[in-house]
Amino acid sequence: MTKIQFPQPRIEHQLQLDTEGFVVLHDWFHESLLASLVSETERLWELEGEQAGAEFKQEPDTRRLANLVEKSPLFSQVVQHPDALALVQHILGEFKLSSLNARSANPHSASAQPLHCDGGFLPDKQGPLVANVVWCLDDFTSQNGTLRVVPGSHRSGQLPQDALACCLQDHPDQILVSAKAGSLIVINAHIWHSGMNNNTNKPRRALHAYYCRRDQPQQQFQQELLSLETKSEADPMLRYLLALDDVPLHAESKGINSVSGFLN
Ligand SMILES: O=C(O)CCC(=O)C(=O)O
Repeated sequence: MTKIQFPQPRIEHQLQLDTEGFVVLHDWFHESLLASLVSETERLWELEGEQAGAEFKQEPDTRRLANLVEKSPLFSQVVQHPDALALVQHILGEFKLSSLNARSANPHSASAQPLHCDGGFLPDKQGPLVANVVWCLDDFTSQNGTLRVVPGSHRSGQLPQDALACCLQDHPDQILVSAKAGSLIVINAHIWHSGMNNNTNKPRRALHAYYCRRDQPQQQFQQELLSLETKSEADPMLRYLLALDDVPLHAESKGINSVSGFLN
């Protein structure tokens, strides 16, 4: 079985992930890749129309896309970014892709989400189950529906819906993450987090490269969702990351793995 080796992430990034649960890699990917990702996601939103995102979940006041590895070879680069994967490995140990989705908070919309942990999961005895890498396709600002996080909450042992009277309200310890388009926001996905309202006249677009510990079910079961063509073109590293040669877990073969933190 292919094992992936990554360079060690910077110590300060590891420390910030451990203590605060998130780290921003500012201006991390090239503007030519940014331009290609924006045009490809817009092409797919146009093509899929009202069905966009329906393979997973649709969300009011946003446009979503799901199962993106299937939809363009460009997205294989996204799920394999070495710096992101090194940090994901720091969080999870052995891991695989859980899903690659896109989310765009609509202009002038109530796109705010309740504080949640991805998948609605708490860590188990072995540690974290899930990590997420948010690829900023637009600047993330306090006005346009950026990501809010509650630093340290990944260590609270509680889900926000069990600890808070209302998960939509501002949290006294929350931070609104600011980042330029071309940045990556890596989170331990047990951190309490959410997208916010977009009060501007432009969409706020992002890709969510979501990973799970290798013993956990994928949110979108890649063996079933990818076409024969996509699977046959995947090189050994991508096959490993997508778990194409693994024995399916019970939840994956039964199709009961498709969970979000807050969308029904
Ligand atoms: O796009 C964002 O700002 C975060 C979205 C999020 O947390 C989610 O959809 O689970």
